[in-house]
Amino acid sequence: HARSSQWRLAAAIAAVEVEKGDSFDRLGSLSQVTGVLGCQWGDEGKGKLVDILAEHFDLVARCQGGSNAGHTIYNADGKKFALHLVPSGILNEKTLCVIGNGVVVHLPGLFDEIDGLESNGVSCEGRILVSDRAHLLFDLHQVIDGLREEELGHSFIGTTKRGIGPCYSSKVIRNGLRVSDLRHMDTFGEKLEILMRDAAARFKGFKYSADLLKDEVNRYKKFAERLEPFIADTIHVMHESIKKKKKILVEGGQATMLDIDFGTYPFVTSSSPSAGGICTGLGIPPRCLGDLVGVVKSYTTRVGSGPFPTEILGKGGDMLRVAGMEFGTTTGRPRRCGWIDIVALKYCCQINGLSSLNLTKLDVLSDFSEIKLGVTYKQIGGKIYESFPVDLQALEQIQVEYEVMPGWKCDISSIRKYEDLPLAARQYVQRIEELVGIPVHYIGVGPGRDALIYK
Ligand code: 2SA
Ligand code: GDP
Ligand code: MG
Repeated sequence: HARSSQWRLAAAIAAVEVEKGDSFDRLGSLSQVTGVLGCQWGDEGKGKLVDILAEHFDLVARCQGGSNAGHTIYNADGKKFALHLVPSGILNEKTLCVIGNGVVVHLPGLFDEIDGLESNGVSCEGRILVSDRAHLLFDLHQVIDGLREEELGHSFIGTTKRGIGPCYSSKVIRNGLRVSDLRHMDTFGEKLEILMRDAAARFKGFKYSADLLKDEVNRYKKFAERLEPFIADTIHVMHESIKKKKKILVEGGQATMLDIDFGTYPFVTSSSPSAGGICTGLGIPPRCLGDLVGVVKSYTTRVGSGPFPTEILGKGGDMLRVAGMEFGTTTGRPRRCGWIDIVALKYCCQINGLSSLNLTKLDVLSDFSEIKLGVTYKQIGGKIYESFPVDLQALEQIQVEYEVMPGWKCDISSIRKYEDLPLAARQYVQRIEELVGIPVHYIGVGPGRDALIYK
């Protein structure tokens, strides 16, 4: 009896070690500079993976976007945090969080976020660096975002109205203000006046006044003081970290299908959420990039207007929205839902050169008796598209061909080992791997930190 219980104990220890080993291989062995990128239209669950990976990295950095992003994560006690500008590494107390030069920063929003974290026991002091080259996103950019959407009428983009497009426009047209301008408050007002007058000249809904300018400059004087300890030459920080063999995890916001170049333009965001954004938004040379993990929902969602070939209208879509709790993390808007889109996914994989995938929210498909995969796009007349088509007219007329697989119809949310997943669930994962040609290393079966299977 004593011997058999010893064996049982040994077997239990071995099982724990195997589990540890699996997760260490999948987490600890990632390259020095690793990126986590969205591979659909956003909200794939990037924040959760970054939060889990953070303990294996020294730095977690954002390279693009702004507070349009909404990354929902849960700490070890199951407490929920919705992050927008602060990188999802913040819950891991040893991680240094970097907001890179490619990010557009709304300071009132950033301070609110920091205050919210601090009041929930997450210390931010000395743990967040903001690039001196990052552009400042002013309230006026948010006002313009709303005015532009109004002007577009029924062809509105469906932006988050967080001022992202207008701020990147200021950057590109070269009248934007950067974090480093906060160190020169003597000329800050002149620069802001140019920006404000430009906005007023273009938009009747935005009125310039000397009082408005004065108030804003005074407000930013206070912000400048508060931000000073956070400001850093993050390019230098990145390069020193690389030299010292520190590990850097880059957290993508939005996703490749919302990329200003590669996405469904004009229904896109105004930054580069694909791999190239890591180099331009952090000053990391391409040859330093290593693993790039693509995050893919087991189905597809999109918030805002624009093409969505595998969208399910009606009951099926509602079922996914309810089961997956598909509402915007930033705006609370209901997300449009549909089947996984292999054509779009292959396109994302090509653009980003992904090394592995994190398939998320597999648990959400558990109630479906049939699961579909959109595998081919056909034109009217039957010709198959070789890649994701460029124009909106083509996308509107597309006929999607689906493969249908059986569902598993049971709760998988407490499963932690790949082998324990029902056969139909494993077949679904394997079919995605076959179709896309990239291995799935992580499978999400719930929102919590622990709800991850290593394959
Ligand atoms: P913007 O605000 O100019 O970047 O909007 C342009 C398009 O980009 C989409 N976009 C997003 N899509 C999904 N998730 C995002 N973050 C939030 C979230 C969204 C929310 O995590 O849920 O709360 O509504 C995000 N940010 C931008 C946007 O919907 C437009 O289609
Ligand atoms: P992100 O923008 O890519 O970080 O994703 P969001 O946080 O906006 O949206 C993803 C949502 O799905 C969040 O509410 C997460 O808590 C949740 N989530 C992430 N992974 C899983 C999963 O595997 N299963 C379930 N049920 N929820 C998940
Ligand atoms: Mg999100």
